[in-house]
Amino acid sequence: MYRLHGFCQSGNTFKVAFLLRALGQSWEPVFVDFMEGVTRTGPWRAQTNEMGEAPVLEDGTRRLTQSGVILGYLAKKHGAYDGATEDDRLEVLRWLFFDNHKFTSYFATYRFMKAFGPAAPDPAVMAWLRARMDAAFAIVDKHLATREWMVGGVATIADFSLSGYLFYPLEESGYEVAGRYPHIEAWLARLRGLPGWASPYDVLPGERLLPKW
Ligand SMILES: N[C@@H](CCC(=O)N[C@@H](CS)C(=O)NCC(=O)O)C(=O)O
Repeated sequence: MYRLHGFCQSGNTFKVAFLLRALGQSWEPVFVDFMEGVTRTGPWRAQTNEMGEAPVLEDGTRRLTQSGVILGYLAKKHGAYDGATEDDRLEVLRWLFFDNHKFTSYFATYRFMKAFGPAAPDPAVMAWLRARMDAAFAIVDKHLATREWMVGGVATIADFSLSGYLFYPLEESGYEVAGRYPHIEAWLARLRGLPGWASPYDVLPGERLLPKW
C-alpha cells in the first residue's frame, strides 16, 4: 500500500491523493504537521525529505518527492493519465513545469499568505502575486478554450497538477475563478466528474482551519 505524507491544506498533496483515487489504488495518509513547522525541523528533513516539502510518497522502500515526479511515476506505473503518445507525454511535462513554476506556485503562495500566514499579508506583495496569477490563469484559460483537457483528448496528470489547488474554498484565496475564467471553470467541473474526485478536506489528514486574513 502506498503511504502519502501530507496535510489537508496542501493542494500539492491533493494532486497525488486525487490521482491515487482515480487509479483505484489503496493508500494510507501520513499526517505532516506543517502548520506547527515539522517540515522545517532537522529530523523531518533527514528522515523524510531534505527539501522540507510535502507531499512525499512511499512505495515500499522507494520514497519520492515533488508532486510532478510522483504523478509521473504513478501514471507510468499504472498505465493511465500519462499521455497517449510520446508527443503527448512531452506536452504533459511542459505543463507540469509551467504549473510548478507559475500556476500552482503563485496561487498556493497567495492563498497561504491570505489564509494561513503568521501575519497580515503585505498588500504590495499580494498585488504582485495577483498580477502573476492573472497572467498564468489567462494562459491556461485560453488553452482550454479549444479543448476539454490540457493535453490530447483525455485527462492526464497535467490536469491533476494544474487543478490541485482550485478545489479549495474560495474564501481561502479570495481569487475568483467562476465568471472570470469560464474555460477553467468548465474544466474543473469535468475534473470533478472523474472517478475518485472528492473534496481535499474529505480525503487528506489534518484539521480544517478558518482563513485568517
Ligand atoms: N514543487 C513542489 C512544491 C511542494 C510544496 O511547496 N509543498 C508545500 C506544502 S503544499 C511545502 O511543503 N512547503 C514548504 C516550504 O515551502 O517551506 C511539489 O509540487 O511537490
